[in-house]
Amino acid sequence: MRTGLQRLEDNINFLRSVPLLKDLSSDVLAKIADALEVEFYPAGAHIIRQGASGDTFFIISAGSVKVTQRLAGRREDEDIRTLQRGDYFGEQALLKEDCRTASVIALQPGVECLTLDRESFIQLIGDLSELHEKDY
Ligand code: 6J7
Ligand code: CA
Repeated sequence: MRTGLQRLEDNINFLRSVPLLKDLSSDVLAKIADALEVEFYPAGAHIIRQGASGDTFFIISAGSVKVTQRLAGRREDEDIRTLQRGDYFGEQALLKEDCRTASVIALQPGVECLTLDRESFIQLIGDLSELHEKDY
């Protein structure tokens, strides 16, 4: 049987491998591991809907997702990019206190994300310069 402590260790080891988090101390990584929730999504699920309000930041721990966006005046969503294990999304609505700027959809069954609520995100990783240097 895997214990809660082993799962916590697994999560810390995974977080260490996420490029965004590479400069964080073990202390902060442990706090992130303590604060995060694990969420699963079926194929085709809208993890994020453009225009909705949002309070959650996501790191993909298994599977892949596509990011789509409806540009002003267009009638259809456009595919922007796909993301996979180790990638993250959902920071824009948290940093800018605004609505979701794109949609994010699970591409296969069993997409797994580690999520942080707004408060933990702001407190633990909201200052990372990579997030503030994004130009979208
Ligand atoms: Br990943 C990603 N790429 C883009 C992009 O090119 N434009 C926009 N607007 N968003 C992108 N995203 C992510 C980003 O993390 O999609 C998320 C949708 O919710 C966005 O954060 P959000 O606006 O909270
Ligand atoms: Ca939950």
